[in-house]
Amino acid sequence: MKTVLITGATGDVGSHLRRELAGKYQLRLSDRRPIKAASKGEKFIKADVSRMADALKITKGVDAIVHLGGYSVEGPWEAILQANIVGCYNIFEAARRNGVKRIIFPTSNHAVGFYRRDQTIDHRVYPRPDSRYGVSKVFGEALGSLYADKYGMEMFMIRIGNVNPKPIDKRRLSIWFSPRDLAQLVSLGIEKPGIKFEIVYGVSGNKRSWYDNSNAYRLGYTPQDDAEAWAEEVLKNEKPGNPIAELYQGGIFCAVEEVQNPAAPAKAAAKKARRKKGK
Ligand code: 15L
Repeated sequence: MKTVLITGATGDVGSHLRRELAGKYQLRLSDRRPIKAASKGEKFIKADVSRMADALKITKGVDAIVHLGGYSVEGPWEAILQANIVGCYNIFEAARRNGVKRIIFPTSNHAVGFYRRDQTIDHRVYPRPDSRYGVSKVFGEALGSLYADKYGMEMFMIRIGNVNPKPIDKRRLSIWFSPRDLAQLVSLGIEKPGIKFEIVYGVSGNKRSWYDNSNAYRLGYTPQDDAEAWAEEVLKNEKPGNPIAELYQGGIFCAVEEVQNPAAPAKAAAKKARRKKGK
């Protein structure tokens, strides 16, 4: 049985993957946070991937790595830099030094989030990140390409949509990725012989997909699920959203500074005060 390292194992996607892959691989789990309880067939090592010593320790002696660890949404630059850029470099480089060839890198739909929703894109489009988080995923894809070309490593990049037991809104009807389809595509990334560098979309077989996922199908992916089964229920509860978010595939990540700019409330209060004083 292969030993597979999953970094970021306590996160959302990591938790689904642990459950779905149980019994199929020996799972070595790592995270900065402790896990509640390791099951049979799992071994947990606490690690911070932004430290090279930790990355070297957790990657030693595994057959493949699923590198989920890092910041999983938009965030401050310093946090993204350490967790996703330094962390990703450390894991890829530690894998190289430890002779681990195969890496499955869950990149994100946010690496291409500034494509419009009326466009269908495939794995060959130029990246159009919608956030610092998206940029960090493009960095991971580029680093994977370098390590494949220069060091002969085997890189399987999955641009994940949204992993959830069911699609939660209109946007997710196009990018939903069911846990069992996630497990199938990750297993394919671990098992498929002859991978050099591939980019695929991590989505179920959704009728409303924005992706031409023919590269995944060519490699043998046969999704079991389609978000359409929930479309009626989801659309019934859908409220009109931010117009920028509605236009682009990345949704609110494309407009997030507008919504989450921490200085915005203070600036608005100062403007109001100036108006009151008649300035
Ligand atoms: C992602 O890449 C995030 O990790 C996840 O938290 C969701 O926001 C997802 O994209 C999404 O776009 O729904």
